[in-house]
Amino acid sequence: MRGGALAVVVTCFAVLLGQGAASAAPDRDRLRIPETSTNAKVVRVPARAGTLAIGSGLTNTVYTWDRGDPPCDATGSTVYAGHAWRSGPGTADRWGTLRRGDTIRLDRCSFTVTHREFWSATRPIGRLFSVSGPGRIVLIGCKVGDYSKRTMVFARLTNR
Ligand SMILES: [Ca+2]
Repeated sequence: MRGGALAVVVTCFAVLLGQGAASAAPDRDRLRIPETSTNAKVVRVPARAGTLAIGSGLTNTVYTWDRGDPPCDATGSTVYAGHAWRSGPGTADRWGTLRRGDTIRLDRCSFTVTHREFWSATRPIGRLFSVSGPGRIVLIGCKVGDYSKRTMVFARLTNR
């Protein structure tokens, strides 16, 4: 189900999805990261032509697939995308500073960062949308100052 890229207003984002995940689950959480002062509402968005239809909210907003794996159960991988913004306060501006051991919280569960990487914006990420494997979340943000890269933060479920 991979398709063409979706043009999104401000960003580097054209997030291609892999095969479909399981059942949709409501997600009314906020996503909070104390180390980066992130406090973002979670917005569930559809995929169009295999691409996550990320909105244009630059600040205090993260986007997740409305058919993606639910984040607080024991298994599966849930992806949250946020904008970084070169000339202003983007949600993901400071995600690149996250380190192993930092905490990411949703309302119902929390996660511990295992690693942070910078990926080429053209590297496929469909495999991150998984309904199996250990419970984890992946944050994806544009890399500030270099939109050819994405900031990738991987965190494992540590508290349900
Ligand atoms: Ca899950």
